[in-house]
Amino acid sequence: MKKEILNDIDLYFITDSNLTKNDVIEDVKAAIRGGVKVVQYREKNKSVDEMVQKAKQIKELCGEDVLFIVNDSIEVALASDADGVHVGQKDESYDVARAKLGYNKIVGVSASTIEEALKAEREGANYVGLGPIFPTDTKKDAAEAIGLNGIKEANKKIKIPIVVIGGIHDYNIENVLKAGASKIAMISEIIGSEHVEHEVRKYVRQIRDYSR
Ligand code: TZP
Ligand code: MG
Repeated sequence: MKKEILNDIDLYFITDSNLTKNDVIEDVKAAIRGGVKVVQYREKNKSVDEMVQKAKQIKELCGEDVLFIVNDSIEVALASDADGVHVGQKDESYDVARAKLGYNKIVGVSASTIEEALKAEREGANYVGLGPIFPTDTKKDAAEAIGLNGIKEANKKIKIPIVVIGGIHDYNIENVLKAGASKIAMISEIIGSEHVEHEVRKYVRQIRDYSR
């Protein structure tokens, strides 16, 4: 089942139309060439129609081997037949997302504390997005950073896949790996670069090699 790809993800790729130097669709193509197994379409300021149009294109690009997750919008996830949705603490609840998407799809939930992560796991989330690990400018309303100890604690207490996010860059990814993370999302480090494919390939390798 396609959902099982979740266990194999290393770099969790997230689009950003504000930070990109290219174009979201070109970035997705580059990321897939670079070897990612999951793409999250994250869009904060576009209409549902525009998002659905882009989401359908991304879904097509992802094909059978790359998971496609839509951030925030259950509506866009459904309209584009995405593999899942990612909801934050201020978005629709886990229960609403699950009820609308059903059990064949992925529901990921953001958690900025261990308590939120435990709750998401109890409710039935397929994975948690844990962070911010470090301070970040990419998400303006991000909660307080939980640091490397947050990763260690989560690894002890949470059994579902954990994707760590927030302020992760070239200069600190090694510490994140050492703290025990095996699934890592980086937005500005990758999208802010001119060479998305090259950056993606580099981090996919680094994460994979470390986890072996
Ligand atoms: N959720 C928690 S932190 C964050 C999100 C979406 C932003 C991560 O971006 P960056 O550029 O990798 O710090
Ligand atoms: Mg959200």
